[in-house]
Amino acid sequence: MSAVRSKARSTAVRLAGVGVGGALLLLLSGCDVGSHVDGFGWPQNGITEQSKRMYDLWIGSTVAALIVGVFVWGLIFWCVIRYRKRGDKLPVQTRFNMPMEFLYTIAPVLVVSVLFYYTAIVQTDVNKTTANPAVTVEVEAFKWNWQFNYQSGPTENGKVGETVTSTLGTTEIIPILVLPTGRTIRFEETSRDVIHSFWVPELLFKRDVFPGNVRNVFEVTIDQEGAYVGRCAELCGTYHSMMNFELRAVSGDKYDQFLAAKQGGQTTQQALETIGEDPLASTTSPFPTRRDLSNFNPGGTAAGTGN
Ligand SMILES: [Cu+2]
Repeated sequence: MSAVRSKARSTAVRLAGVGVGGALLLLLSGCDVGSHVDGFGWPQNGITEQSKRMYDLWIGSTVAALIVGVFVWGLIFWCVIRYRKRGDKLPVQTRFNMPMEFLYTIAPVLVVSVLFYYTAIVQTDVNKTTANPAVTVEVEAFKWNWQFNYQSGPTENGKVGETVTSTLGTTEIIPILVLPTGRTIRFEETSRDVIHSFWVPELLFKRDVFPGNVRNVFEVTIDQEGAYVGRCAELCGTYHSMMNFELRAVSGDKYDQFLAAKQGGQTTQQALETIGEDPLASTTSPFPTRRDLSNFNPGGTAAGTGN
């Protein structure tokens, strides 16, 4: 009897091994299983290297969960059929079976450890910042618009760089954040008033924008040109829902020309035309509001002027 049991056990262990091995193989082979099943619910429209890594983690975790799930369902149905009631005789009881108890304890710990390991790796990777990013842009949020300050990059002693040129939204014009593809972009976030949140859905990533000395800093590398809507994702007041912007990802050359044009004195709209881009946002449009200079920005900051 014990020979039968140990054979069953070794089969189970072998099956589990095949499951875990299969999941790892899928992860390593880079085979995009997710594309056939709508990413198991994960958004398919990421435009950064970082978003692709998060996508891979999600697919790997889901596939691993499915393999474990199928294995457990298999065991359940096998038990139901194999040990269904056939008479008054009880099947062999396996209480206090040490190897089984051991397996029950170790298997979940192993599963959680593997998931934790990959999550920690991807999270560290996505949050990683570099010493010398190619582009540094300060995201300045305020009620209810955005200013983007292109900076010369942090200096050697870690201090924030100088602002080279800025883009500012107005009540009528959606601010456009022009950024290059294929370069490391560092975002440094700050708010003039309350907590906002910088969110471009296609980055699959959002970070709160805090007032004061707390600066959220993160880096991405965009690998797809295009226009993408950006929003404030933290309820910040009356016109929160209208606090939109547009991320315009262009080639590195166009980006350099854009910056040069801005520094040459052109407005953001003129500079966009110079590089052959649509001067106005195409993914979102200003909302008609009752706001005017007096209630829009009583602090008297440059909100109403825009450039
Ligand atoms: Cu806001």
